[in-house]
Amino acid sequence: DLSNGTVSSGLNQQVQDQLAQAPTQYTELVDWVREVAELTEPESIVWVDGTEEEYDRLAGELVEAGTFRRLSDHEFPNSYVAFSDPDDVARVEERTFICSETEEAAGPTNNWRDPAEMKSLMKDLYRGCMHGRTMYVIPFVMGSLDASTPRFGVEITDSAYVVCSMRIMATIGSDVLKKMSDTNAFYVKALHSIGAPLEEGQQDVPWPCNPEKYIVHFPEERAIWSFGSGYGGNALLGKKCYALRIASAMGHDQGWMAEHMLILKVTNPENKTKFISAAFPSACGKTNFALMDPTLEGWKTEMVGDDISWINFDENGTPRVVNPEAGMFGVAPGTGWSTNPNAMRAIAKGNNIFTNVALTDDNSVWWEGKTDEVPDHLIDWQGNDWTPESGRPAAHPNSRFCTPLNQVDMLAEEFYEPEGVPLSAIIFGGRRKTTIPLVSEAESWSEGVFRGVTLSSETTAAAKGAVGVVRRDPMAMLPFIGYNASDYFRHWLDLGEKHGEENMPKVYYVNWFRRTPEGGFAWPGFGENSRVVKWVFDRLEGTAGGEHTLMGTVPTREDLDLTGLKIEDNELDAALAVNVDEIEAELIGIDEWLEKFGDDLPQRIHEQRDALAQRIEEA
Ligand code: GTP
Ligand code: SPV
Ligand code: MN
Repeated sequence: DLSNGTVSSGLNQQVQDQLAQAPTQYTELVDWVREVAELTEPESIVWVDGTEEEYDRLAGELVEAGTFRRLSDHEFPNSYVAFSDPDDVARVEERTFICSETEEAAGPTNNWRDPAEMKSLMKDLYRGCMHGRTMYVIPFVMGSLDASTPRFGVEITDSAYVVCSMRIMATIGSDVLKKMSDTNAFYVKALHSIGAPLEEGQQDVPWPCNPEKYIVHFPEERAIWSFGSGYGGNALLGKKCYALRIASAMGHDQGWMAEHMLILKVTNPENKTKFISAAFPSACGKTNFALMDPTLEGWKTEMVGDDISWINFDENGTPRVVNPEAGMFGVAPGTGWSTNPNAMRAIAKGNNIFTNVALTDDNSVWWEGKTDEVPDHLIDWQGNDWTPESGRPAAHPNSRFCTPLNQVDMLAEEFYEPEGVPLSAIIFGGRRKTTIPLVSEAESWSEGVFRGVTLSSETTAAAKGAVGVVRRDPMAMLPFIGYNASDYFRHWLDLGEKHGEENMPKVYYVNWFRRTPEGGFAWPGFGENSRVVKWVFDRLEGTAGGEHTLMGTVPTREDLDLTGLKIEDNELDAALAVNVDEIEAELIGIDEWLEKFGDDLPQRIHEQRDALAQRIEEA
């Protein structure tokens, strides 16, 4: 069709020129970009260079398109807010697939389709899906470009919102492309389309997307195909898709771990430091814990990461952890000057992209919990007038701030260590109204793995679906394990055997969300969680006491430093209690969960389960 400038290949002249002028000699990459362009037929191609000028230009275009609104500089300089389609507000787990070569390799916790069938189905969706749109090619690296094995990726996307967000969340652009090209490095191919072609004369919408969504992973190929959504983990493919699902499969094959964990640097009053990772399910407190302001005098915490940990083992078998991300994509509601001042200080420096928060009358943003005082009038995340009497939240419960990590004042200098820092402890945690005590210590690596395997939490708004339902979320990775969960559990156990108990991090299990019989939170949480951190630190040092319980070692009230803490006796009792009948009920849930894995479940997990049953019997 020559009339509109296209040639028979489907590529218009401009796109052909942009392919010919690719800023790289890496022909394998250029060939892939061409192949995608031939399938999706974009209007033009932009090779993303990652510069500030480029970011400003794209943000300006997004303002023009109505996707972004530029905020007034008085509170959040150089910041934008986006409001998504009301049906595109969170990860879509039922539309997420692990398309391994066999169904067995995906295991019982993942959706699976035959990879060839899935590719053919998705190619039909991708065909012509970038009509009228720009195709951006984003070279990126997860972790440091100076790592001994830099983990490269290239995301192709038709969303400028994704490009701007990826510039905050990862290291992107020309330097990455150069190093990747110079070394002919392997990179993860990450293809993304919002699935909203714009045909001649068609009016665009502020948040184009497609009701039919697919978030698909090909773990053997290390490839990602995402279609239909522009939001968060569905679209910023370096994050959950690469750094967790694909990386967990890589880690399984290569002897390392990719985990849904924050990383905290802790310094005690004697100036001794330790690094701790913590795995809590989505919207269960990782960002808040990572950015904590300790209330305990003399204790200092710094952030290394708030969502993802990659754990490698050095030549001595010491686990070393890195945060592969460069930004935070944090839950806005509940983030405020009183609960999380470190997050607020980072956000106040500007350069943020907010999504689905509410708009104030002075062209700034607000969300539930940002300030104690509630504004009289807002425009809610769906564009409607809002007052405190409206009886609905002004910000979506999964509204987010996207903010560069280098704006965090308490970012640990070790964040920049290309090979990471030694890891002393892993803390599992979930959102449970009952049963799970404030903190407990597993007595061995295998018992710790069992704690992880049976971790449970009430569901949150971070994924589409019902909220508040207790579900098992192994290692806080249920939606992110890129292969068979039984093999994932085995990998954890095997690493312990390979590197030895003495090298492995000690394992803890926390619950900030337990309720008193009256219904309130038993534990004040946030900065007061430093009291739990102190107990963990001192346990690692061998200087803190505890009581043997069904759930491992739990501190008594004397073992916790409660100096200056305002807490009622009944609250503290509720927080620390290990009740036999609750654990007995828990075992029923655990057994139901473990059944899912049949004969595949490692024997070592069965042994831990039987040991727990035995302890309950004896209690
Ligand atoms: P993702 O980014 O989805 O992985 O979430 P996250 O694990 O980083 O959770 P985040 O820190 O954003 O916290 C989610 C919600 O939990 C917020 O509304 C917080 O206010 C709340 N929260 C965090 N820490 C605590 C705590 O110690 N106690 C209580 N009661 N609530 C908390
Ligand atoms: C989570 O859901 O765990 C998140 C947000 O961190 S998203 O990036 O959408 O996955
Ligand atoms: Mn997360």
